[in-house]
Amino acid sequence: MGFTIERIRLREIRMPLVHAFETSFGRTTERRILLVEAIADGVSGWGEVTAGEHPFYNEEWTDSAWLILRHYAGPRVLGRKLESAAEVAPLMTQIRGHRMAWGGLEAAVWDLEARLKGLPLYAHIGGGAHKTIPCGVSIGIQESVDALLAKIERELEAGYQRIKIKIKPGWDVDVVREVRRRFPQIRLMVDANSAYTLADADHLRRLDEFYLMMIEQPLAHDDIVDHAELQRRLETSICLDECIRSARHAEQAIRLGACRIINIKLGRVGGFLEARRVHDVAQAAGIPVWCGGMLESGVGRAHNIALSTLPNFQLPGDVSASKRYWARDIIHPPVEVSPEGTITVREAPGFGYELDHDFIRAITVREETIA
Ligand code: OSB
Ligand code: MG
Repeated sequence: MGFTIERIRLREIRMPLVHAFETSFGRTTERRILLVEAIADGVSGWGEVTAGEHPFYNEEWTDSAWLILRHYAGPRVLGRKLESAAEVAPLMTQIRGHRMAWGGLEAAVWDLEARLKGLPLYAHIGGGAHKTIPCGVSIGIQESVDALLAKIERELEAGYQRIKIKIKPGWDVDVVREVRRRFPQIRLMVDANSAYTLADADHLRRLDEFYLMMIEQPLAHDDIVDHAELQRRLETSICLDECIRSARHAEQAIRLGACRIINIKLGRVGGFLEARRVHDVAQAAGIPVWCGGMLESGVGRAHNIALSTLPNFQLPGDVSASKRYWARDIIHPPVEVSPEGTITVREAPGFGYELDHDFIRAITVREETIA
């Protein structure tokens, strides 16, 4: 078919979180989210940049992403005849890093192409192996263990199928022990966001007695080799998040034995083409994957749902209901989770939800169209 992107509109929106979210690298109370609208033949596709407000999860943040899109990623696709959305990622190879920035545009073009073809996004990316996806929640560092236990209880009552808790030095073994004492049966995992080093291996081994599903990204954001060493010393499976930015990294991590599970985040790997490649590499190696989250608005959430319908997404992900984060989401209806802890993918063309344009306009703090 082919299409030409005539305009790209960047918007920054501000969305206060219903509850502050704290990880080992910091605390977030309000999101600054970039939305990317890619326009061809009068049809718009939408993407979300998943960078945080500071360069603490990886090197990207809202402002760096704006500049990358404005000066590098946008100009590379504007006015160019594309045969397929799969041509966008290869146009970005000259840009080192900054995958969340250009990945937001890449995802917007997949959504656009799906709409031009009248297909739901999940089908267009080759998904649909499951149309009902299992959901877990990620629970940030809390003021007290009691507060954490109360939160877990509420999420289990809502139906979520697994609980992930954030850990850091000083909020780890003793906290997990209390959680296990109270909830001996639940599917439980922890995420350290790179808060430890290999010198902490003996300490981390104390987590082995709590039969966790996995420990996510315990060591440095860019260190696959040390994770391989740590995995040899742990019974608990390591899941890599920050370390895996490409299918090549996935291959190398698997070959070295650095992980037994991979968290795929659409933005972190630069969009759908690379996310599918990571998925395929893991599948071929018998490594299950699940879909991570970055406190996304409804747009990013809807993309994550589409991605989660690929066959090797075998474990509950971090994709949860809009209302856990937002008083009002920017899509209609908001993402809802069933009492069984699942989300059913929608069949409308593109990502499947309606945009709330009035609300988006009301919370936009800057907007620029490049043509
Ligand atoms: O490491 O998975 C992570 C949020 C911000 C930055 C990093 C991470 C997270 C989460 C939240 O765990 C997952 C969600 O969006 O619900
Ligand atoms: Mg993580």
